Amino acid sequence: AINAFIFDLDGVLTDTAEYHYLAWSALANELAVPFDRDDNEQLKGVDRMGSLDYILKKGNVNLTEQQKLTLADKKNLHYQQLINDMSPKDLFEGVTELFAQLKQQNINIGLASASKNAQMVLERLGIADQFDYVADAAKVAQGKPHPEIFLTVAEAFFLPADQCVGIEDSIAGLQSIVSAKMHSVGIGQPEVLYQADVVYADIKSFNLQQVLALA
Ligand code: G16
Ligand code: MG
Repeated sequence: AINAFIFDLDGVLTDTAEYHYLAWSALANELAVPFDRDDNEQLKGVDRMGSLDYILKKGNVNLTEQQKLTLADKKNLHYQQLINDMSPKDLFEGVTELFAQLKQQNINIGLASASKNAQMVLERLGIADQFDYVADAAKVAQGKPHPEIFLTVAEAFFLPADQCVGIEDSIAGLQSIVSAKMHSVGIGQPEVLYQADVVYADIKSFNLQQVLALA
């Protein structure tokens, strides 16, 4: 049986994936590095420095560690401006109902987000107290696609991986779930998220019975 649902944040529960995209494309533009939505798919779920390295490599730009930190801070400030006005109305449709169903069935709710801004976003959305356990960038050494972040949540629940489902919108995040040997739900396009056991366009299309039947 499935006893835990472990959610990604950006792009699964709210549209911050779009804000990350806007902030990275502004930075890439300043560096005169071409950056489109296909590049962005590669960056979803990837941590801040890893994302910057991808852009610098694409543009053949060589910088010192100090210069890189300055650019990463700049992107983060832009991102924080974009999330500053978020409120509970920015929670994707269907999340409240899905969480209520999970609680009713005594299924643990966990968060696995690569973002250092995760706690702030959860608070802005008004859902910080809905989680039984939150793993964010501060709690893990290895980012997605490494399985550590999802496994950290399963361990906190004292559950084996096959009793957990991971829910992700990113290629790197799904790889993380698959490597953790958990069941997987993709949120987005099936062609992009082909590694997932099942894919829905968005959280409001979630079919809980279908997902519970995975184990
Ligand atoms: C998110 C995003 C990534 C972002 C990363 C780090 O992860 O998907 O695009 O680069 O976090 O974010 P920050 O710069 O805020 O630390 P997730 O795992 O919530 O999708
Ligand atoms: Mg995501």
